[in-house]
Amino acid sequence: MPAGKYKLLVVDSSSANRTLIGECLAQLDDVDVLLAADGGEAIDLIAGAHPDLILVDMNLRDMDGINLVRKIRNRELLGSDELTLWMPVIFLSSVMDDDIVAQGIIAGGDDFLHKPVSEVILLAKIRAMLRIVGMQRDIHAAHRRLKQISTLDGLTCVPNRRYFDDTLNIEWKRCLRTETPLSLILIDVDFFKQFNDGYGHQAGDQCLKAVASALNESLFRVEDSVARYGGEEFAAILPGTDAAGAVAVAERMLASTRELRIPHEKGIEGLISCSFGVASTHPAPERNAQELLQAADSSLYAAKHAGRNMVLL
Ligand code: GH3
Ligand code: MG
Ligand code: MG
Ligand code: MG
Repeated sequence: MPAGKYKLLVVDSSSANRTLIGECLAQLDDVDVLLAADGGEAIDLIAGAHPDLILVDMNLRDMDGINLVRKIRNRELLGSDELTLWMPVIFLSSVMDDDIVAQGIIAGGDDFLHKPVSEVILLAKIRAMLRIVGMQRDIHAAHRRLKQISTLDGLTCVPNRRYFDDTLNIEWKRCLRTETPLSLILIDVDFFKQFNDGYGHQAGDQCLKAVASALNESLFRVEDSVARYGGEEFAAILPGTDAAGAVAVAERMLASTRELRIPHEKGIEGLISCSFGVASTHPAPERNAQELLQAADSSLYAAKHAGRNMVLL
């Protein structure tokens, strides 16, 4: 949700009223005014422009205001975006009738004003509603930030194990549905305990950061991701990639980690290296993602035993 001006939508079938209300609202300097002449236009504008607040006249030429608000409150209009904010709705009506007021609020309205409406009251009510909209924006920004933090590894800034587990399950299901292959690469830094022992834990941390970046930069597709799986282990998910493609990605990762040229006295040829275990499958109902993970782990184990600094499938 971009910060900035609030978008106010005025829905009124009388062009004189639209102009009048529009001019009144234009006095608010942090507001952009959108105008709709009927319910149909309003629905298009809501779906396209996502206004922050809506003023609805009770008698529109194509539907009554209460019906429009029922449609607005039906989430389909706004898509299933979980970050869809509550849009306050203020009814305007020239009819003074408690039942209509009650119906309007029950249908999803937040306030009800009688026409002719006092400019001072209208502006005050809008200010009050926008206060709530402003708080919602803050809450959603905090929510997005928390969500980001909860899926990122604090040290290396790549996604964390939680992200990996969730994404693996999601991608397994997606690949099952779309009948496309799914590949995994498990990556483990070689002789890392000795690196820590020789160069210190802080140097170890810096090394993990550099390795994480090198791995991440070896991915070229948006749907690919590499996460910190634990300690000095990383895991890449490659949806829609077959075994040969995954081996190619792992080879690229291997080269890029070697090109870091991080000295490691006890390492292979004096440099930091990693071992890569690759596994690939076509997800099927009788198999599951854990089996794929297990297969990648076996490949990694084999790579370790075959001498490290290599990719094995
Ligand atoms: P191998 O080649 O068989 O993988 O040997 P290794 O020494 O890399 O494997 P081992 O599992 O014995 O040691 C992993 C080391 O990684 C031990 C642990 O202290 C270190 N480590 C795990 N997480 C971190 C971290 O966040 N920072 C640092 N500096 N070290 C870490
Ligand atoms: Mg390890
Ligand atoms: Mg290791
Ligand atoms: Mg080990």
